[in-house]
Amino acid sequence: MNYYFNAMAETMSQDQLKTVQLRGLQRTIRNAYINNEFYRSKFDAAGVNPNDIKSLDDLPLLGFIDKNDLRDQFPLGMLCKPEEDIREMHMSSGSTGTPVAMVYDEHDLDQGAECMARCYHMAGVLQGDKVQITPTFGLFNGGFGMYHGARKAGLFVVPASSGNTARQIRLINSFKVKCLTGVVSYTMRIMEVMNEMGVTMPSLKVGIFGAETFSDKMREKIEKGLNIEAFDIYGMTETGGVGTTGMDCAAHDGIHIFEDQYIIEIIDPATGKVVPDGESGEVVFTSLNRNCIPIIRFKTGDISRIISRETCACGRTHARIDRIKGRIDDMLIVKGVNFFPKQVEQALMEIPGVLADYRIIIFENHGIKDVRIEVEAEEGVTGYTVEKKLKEVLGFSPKGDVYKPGSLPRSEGKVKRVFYQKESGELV
Ligand code: DLL
Repeated sequence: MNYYFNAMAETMSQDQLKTVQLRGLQRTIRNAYINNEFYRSKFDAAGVNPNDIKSLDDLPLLGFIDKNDLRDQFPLGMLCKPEEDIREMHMSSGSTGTPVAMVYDEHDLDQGAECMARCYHMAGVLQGDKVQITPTFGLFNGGFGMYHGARKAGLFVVPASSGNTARQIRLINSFKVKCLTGVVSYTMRIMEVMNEMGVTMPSLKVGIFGAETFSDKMREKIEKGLNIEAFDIYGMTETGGVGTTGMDCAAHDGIHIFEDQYIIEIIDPATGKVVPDGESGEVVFTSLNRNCIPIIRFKTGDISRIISRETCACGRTHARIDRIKGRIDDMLIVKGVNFFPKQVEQALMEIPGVLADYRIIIFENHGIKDVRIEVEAEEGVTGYTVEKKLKEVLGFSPKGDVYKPGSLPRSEGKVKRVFYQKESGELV
């Protein structure tokens, strides 16, 4: 059974979508040009006037923006509305530099909530169903984003936020929660504590997880461990938060991008040219329906590809992209081999007895970069098993160190998987 929160928007023809997109694009560009100095100077410098955008093919005239632009304009340099209209803000963690702030007026809050409500429906979570929201309620967009969407979808919200894991499990069982939402690595932690407590969570049927890449094998582990169907939800501070861009549906054949709300392009990061459908590249978003801080050709740093623009088995007409492979800056190059942490994860999770927690340590051996994998596993799994399996994926054997369950540090938010070992031994 397919459920739509907004059937008209989610199943309109690709032709209708194009009309909606052009209207949204023209409105967005006019808003940015008239009301914001940053965008006006950028378009003036490129010699583009809003009236020049007559078709979707004119998009490349607009150039790109990236995280650095949003950081340089922190906190409100990209605002296109009067400050008194702002009702809420969220902010990226800023762990890799100045944070990015995103603000919302009533309209923007409603737009984000609508997208998130579509995600709940896509997962079969409907009015009256109970949802436990485990991303933090605070500056991170995850908690409040899922909350606004749940209100719009008419759900019974258990706003647990992250942490106090044993209580999370008791809450789920006391209130018979149907849907668990969260950051992937914290979900693994909930599963681990559930096993330690020797209980199960039989009311859970659905999980909505994201904020980090997770391999198919990791998803399988979660689905088996919690006896649920897991959905992969995508979104980011810059687009307006969790779920704004899309999620995979019950067909689990890629992430539907809400194309009436955002234009997606996949580009070659080196040339900035749009690549043909099916080819991998950097995901670029343009928002079509956001007032305060619209993003116009925002280079996300995420890597994916368009899988299909055909109508999906679920009836949705919006394009589907592959689950996110990683971020461009996550790519590791060791011994001449390029790889992403997600590939290491997939290989590790295929080894029987290997558990969900692992770290990838990059170190120097006589001036040559090398890699060590630290992973938790049940008794019987040896470093050699890990090394042999990874050789199949990487073409060389990294060092494999196997630890007892519970040895590696745990995370309540996004987990850090890759560390660099300094000469002193310190990991950064
Ligand atoms: O992580 C929004 C979110 C919250 C999504 C909760 C899902 C669940 P940011 O902190 O701004 O926002 O980080 C955005 O996280 O550009 C991707 O690199 C990564 N990311 C988000 N969702 C996924 C996903 C939230 N489903 C950045 N798969 C994005 C892979 C994801 N990576």
